[in-house]
Amino acid sequence: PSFRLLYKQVDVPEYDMTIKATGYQWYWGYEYSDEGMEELAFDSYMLRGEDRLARAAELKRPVEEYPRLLAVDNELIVPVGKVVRMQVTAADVLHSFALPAFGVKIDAVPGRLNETWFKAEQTGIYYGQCSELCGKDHAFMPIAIRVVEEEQFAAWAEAAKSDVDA
Ligand SMILES: [Cu+2]
Repeated sequence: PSFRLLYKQVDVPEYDMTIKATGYQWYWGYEYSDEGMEELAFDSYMLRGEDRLARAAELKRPVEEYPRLLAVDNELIVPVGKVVRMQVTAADVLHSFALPAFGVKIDAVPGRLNETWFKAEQTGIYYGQCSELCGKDHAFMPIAIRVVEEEQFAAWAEAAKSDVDA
């Protein structure tokens, strides 16, 4: 039975959207690949020290959503209930894209485009970390995915497109 599960996990189902994650020393870059969303690309860095609390206050969100070593400046935003195909690669050394809540863990390899997928059943914030030792700040390049309602996602995507800094 475990083999059947492994096969199913690798098999990307019919997907609603595609996002490419690129591992860098030491942050993640995200690109939305679907038609009309091509301009949507940004980098995601860990928030250090006071920046976490400042961000929570700025966005009027609970501090618990900005845990130490996991909170980032630009979260990856995805709609709830949609199959997201994740393409994962790296630009310098090996990294690994791991998101325990979704059962996702896949190597980010320079020169190779790996593929995985997830479908978030509930809104909320989900965290992961780089899981391949990649140098000095390996421990400090977290993954933060915020799952929102579809309308919220559309509004965010529209606003983020015109905001290079998104
Ligand atoms: Cu890394």
